[in-house]
Amino acid sequence: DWSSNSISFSPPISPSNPGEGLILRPLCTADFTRGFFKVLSQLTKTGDVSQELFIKKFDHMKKTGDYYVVVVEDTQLGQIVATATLITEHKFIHSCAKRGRVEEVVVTDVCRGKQLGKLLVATLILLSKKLDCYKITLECAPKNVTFYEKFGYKASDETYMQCRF
Ligand code: 16G
Repeated sequence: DWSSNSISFSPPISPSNPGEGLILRPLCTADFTRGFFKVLSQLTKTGDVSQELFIKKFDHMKKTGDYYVVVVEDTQLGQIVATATLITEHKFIHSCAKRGRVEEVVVTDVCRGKQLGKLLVATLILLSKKLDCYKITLECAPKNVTFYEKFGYKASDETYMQCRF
């Protein structure tokens, strides 16, 4: 229930009313031509992805049922201006529970300051609760720690490690 969400918005936006001229919805294949990759490229390297490859990957993710890619579209411009993804990872532990992962949270530079990042993260946290995740995690740049702390995220005492190939 959005209204009982402890995160406050001023002005009071919500998933069904994300702001003037904006809609929040699941990603669809037509978003390839609405600048979805242009938004992602503001987070990291996207590589050169053809429409065909995008659709193949989209279909695969959809089929698993574990990818919730959310976008905000500027309906006037027909352009994606923000995105975030929730992935549910299946476990045997915790009575065969699921873990939620928040990934690729990005708001296009010209749309910063409209609470869209906050809206997306709050939406995905609610969704992860609805989906019965026992925890939700993310990795972020040190400069974004205070942003995520507002939602109840805490720096873990576990160390984040990676091998890059
Ligand atoms: C950030 C993102 C992560 C993304 C990574 C890409 C959030 C909360 N975190 O850590 O989802 O995958 O950047 O960086 O949006 P990379 O290209 O170095 O893997």
